[in-house]
Amino acid sequence: MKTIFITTPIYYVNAKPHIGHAYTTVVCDVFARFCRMTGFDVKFSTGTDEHGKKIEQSANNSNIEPQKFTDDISKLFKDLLGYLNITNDDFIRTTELRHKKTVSHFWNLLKEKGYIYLGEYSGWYDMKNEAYFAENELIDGKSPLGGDVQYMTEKCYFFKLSAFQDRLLDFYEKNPDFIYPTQRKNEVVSFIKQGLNDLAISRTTFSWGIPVPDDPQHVVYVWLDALTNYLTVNGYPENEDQNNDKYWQNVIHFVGKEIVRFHALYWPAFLMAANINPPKQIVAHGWWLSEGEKMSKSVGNVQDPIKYCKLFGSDALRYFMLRELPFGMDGNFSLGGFINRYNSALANSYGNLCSRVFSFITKRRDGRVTRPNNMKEEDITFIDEVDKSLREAINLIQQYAFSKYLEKIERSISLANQYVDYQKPWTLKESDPKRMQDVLFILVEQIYKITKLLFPVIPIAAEKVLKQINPRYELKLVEGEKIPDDVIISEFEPLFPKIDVKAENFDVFAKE
Ligand code: ME8
Repeated sequence: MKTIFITTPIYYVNAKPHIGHAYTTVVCDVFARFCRMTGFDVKFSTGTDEHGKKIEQSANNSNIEPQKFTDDISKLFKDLLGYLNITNDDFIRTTELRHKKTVSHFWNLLKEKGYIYLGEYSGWYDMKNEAYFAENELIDGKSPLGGDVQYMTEKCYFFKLSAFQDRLLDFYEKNPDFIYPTQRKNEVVSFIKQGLNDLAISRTTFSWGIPVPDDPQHVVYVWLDALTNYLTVNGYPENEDQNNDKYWQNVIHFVGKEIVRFHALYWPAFLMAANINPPKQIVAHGWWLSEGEKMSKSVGNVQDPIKYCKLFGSDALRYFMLRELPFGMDGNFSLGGFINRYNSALANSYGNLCSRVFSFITKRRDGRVTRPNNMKEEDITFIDEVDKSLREAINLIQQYAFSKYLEKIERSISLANQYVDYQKPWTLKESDPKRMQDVLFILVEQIYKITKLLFPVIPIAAEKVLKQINPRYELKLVEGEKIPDDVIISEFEPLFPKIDVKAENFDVFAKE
């Protein structure tokens, strides 16, 4: 059986989750569901990144013990998974014992192999992003990641990153798809070509972290701690032989574009040092802006995914996020954009197709349609076009083109709506009832195929439709799948009632 291990980044617990976190998690969930449908044995993990100076400070500012502070915020991230209907297999917190054990083991291994030494570090420290930078890397007095910096000197342990410069470049060359999309790869390669310095991997200026084995004045650098989560959830070190592990052979890390360097450079270097194979692929997406600006508490434009789930349902939010943002690019999140997309794609297009076909069958045909004995040329053309769009969609999701995937499915929905308009089954009731039933059966079968592909994105609505058409449906994608020859449709609730912008009261979205 094919296997795949899909991961989200583990999110910092210094503030509550927003739409950006929801996005990566939903992308991974959609991909995981799609992979399961195509026969993969999937492992899917997410979680929270709970150590570091930034979190210690946020806890201090709130006058709460760091452990209690992280417990509370981590719970919000965990709760979000339920709201979003996420099918993760594991939720890791870096404050868990299992993780601390993995990090200590990993540290000792890197040290044994001669890749860790004690030294002194001076540099410009970006606290927000927990990273040091050299003077020449600063941009307008800030770190290249945009955070404020302060000059600091610390005694600390170093990882011999410089030893991996050539191995990394060679690795990217041999694995041209390792960093997706290519633009991100070019950034990493040009960064490495400027020369890699050794990396400071311990801190002494705060204590909220995993103590360095045998030198507890130091805590492990938060990125070494955080990246190792992927090994923890894969059972390391008890499950020691990762190179022969069925999931580790095909690990895909989904990340936002700002953390590609950590995943595509530091992480493979740490792993190479430990003789563990680097992940299969780092897949980076762009950023959501909110009403045109970077989301920030001070601007008051942080978008809360839970509000959207409560008001419109998780399916609607999942659909909007995947369809609106071309994968890899930045995009704008706004209530207006959400409602437009919801009404056009879900209410008027897919929802309307299901409603009109199903209600026509339940009202006029005793809820029953059967497979036609023969089809007209126009039927075959219609079915072929739907199949073509759906085949193209499958190809696109395999390349992480989620928005284009939905665009192709939308095309097949619009073909089906056109077919209804053209065939006018309501006019056939008296004149040609046999033809009317054939047309309706053909439509039901196309809806079934379309819905299967919508399942990863809108699982709740999709399962209602699949069950309605075929009570013994399976969540598997089968080439040329047919529905039973005899289908009975019962009463059917509208899936996505239209949102009336004027009538609805959206005070709930007023700035916090
Ligand atoms: O970086 N648009 O955690 P983090 C899209 N703990 N995605 C966004 C986003 C936005 N506006 N804002 C956040 C960390 N994200 C580390 C990761 S992994 C070993 C450690 C998503 O809480 C996106 O996936 O800052 C981004 O990479 C991640 O949240 C950053 O979350």
